[in-house]
Amino acid sequence: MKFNELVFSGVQPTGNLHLGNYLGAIVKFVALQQRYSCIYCVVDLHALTQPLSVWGGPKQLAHNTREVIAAYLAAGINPKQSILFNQSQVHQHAELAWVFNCVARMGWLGRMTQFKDKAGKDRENASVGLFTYPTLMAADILVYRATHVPVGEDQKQHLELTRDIAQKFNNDFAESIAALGAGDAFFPLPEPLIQGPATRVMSLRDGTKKMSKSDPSDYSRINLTDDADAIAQKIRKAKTDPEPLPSEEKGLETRPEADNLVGIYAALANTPKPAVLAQFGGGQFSTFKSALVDLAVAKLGPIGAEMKRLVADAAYIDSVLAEGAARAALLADQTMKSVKDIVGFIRR
Ligand code: AQP
Repeated sequence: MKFNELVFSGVQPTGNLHLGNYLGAIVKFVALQQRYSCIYCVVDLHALTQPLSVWGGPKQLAHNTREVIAAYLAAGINPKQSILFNQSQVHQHAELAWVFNCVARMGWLGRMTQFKDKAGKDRENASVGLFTYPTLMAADILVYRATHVPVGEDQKQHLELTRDIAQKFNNDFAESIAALGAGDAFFPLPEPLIQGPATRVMSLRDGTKKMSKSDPSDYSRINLTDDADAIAQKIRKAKTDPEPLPSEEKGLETRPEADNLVGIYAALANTPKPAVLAQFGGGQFSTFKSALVDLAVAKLGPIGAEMKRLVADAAYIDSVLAEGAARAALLADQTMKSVKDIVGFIRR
């Protein structure tokens, strides 16, 4: 079965949108618009899987949802070309997730490292939604029968699970899929797009931990809404080691913090890491950090300012969401009707 090429991805509205989300995901979303039809979602249903103290309650959730859309727009996603919306406005995501909850196996979900990390030691107290997060993510992607999914490295395992769910659905229902005239596979096996620099941006306080919205230390990340002073302070205070920067990439192998900062510079400058080391290798960190501050402020400053302007115009953001949701719902409805026929649900 040949599927039309389509990109889907999403970001959770859990606040503190950071440089990792930007470089690992949003920058790539922008570039992919040149080659593919793209659907970019704010996955507000996913935000609820975490404790209320993390997603912040109803007012904060609405604010954070608008802020993610503002980041998409400020980074250069064109809402007339790509579809931008929030997940809860298209009910087919939740509907397909239920079917996938019944396709996926407990053992598959039990192996997900994100669940283990986020649930921590107190698994009994984690939400059921946190456990089934990956089946909802599979539904987000497959309700559009998307073929390509740009994500950071941390989401690779969930993408593999999405492929397993698609494959099992195709196998379990092979007969009704063929009877529907959909060939030998109803769902594509979506490809992760985890390429280029900064697929895993690390914490500024600990080069072995990923930069994360939920890190209690604000100094661990650069938020997209940070002003120039905050960006400068965070980069100057970023953990480093006493050695000068190496001139070759292999010299970064045992130096996670240095490697991370060089990677951030390379991604922001859109240049390979060896070129950064050719310019700054052998020099002191202070010189390199000053250059990184200038670069980060030049690249992120205008995005943060535009995000703040857009967030202040809630009516405009909500109109983008409504238009995108209507376009997304048309596509999702087609898939869900076929899924119901395939599974044997009687429908109107
Ligand atoms: N540190 C990172 N480096 C590269 N990419 C990253 N992403 C997240 N962190 C990094 C990518 O950003 C997209 C949206 O992520 P999300 O909103 O689904 O949140 P997350 O993956 O759970 O990570 P966060 O933002 O750090 O939140 P918490 O603190 O809750 O874990 C995804 O494509 C992700 O890969």
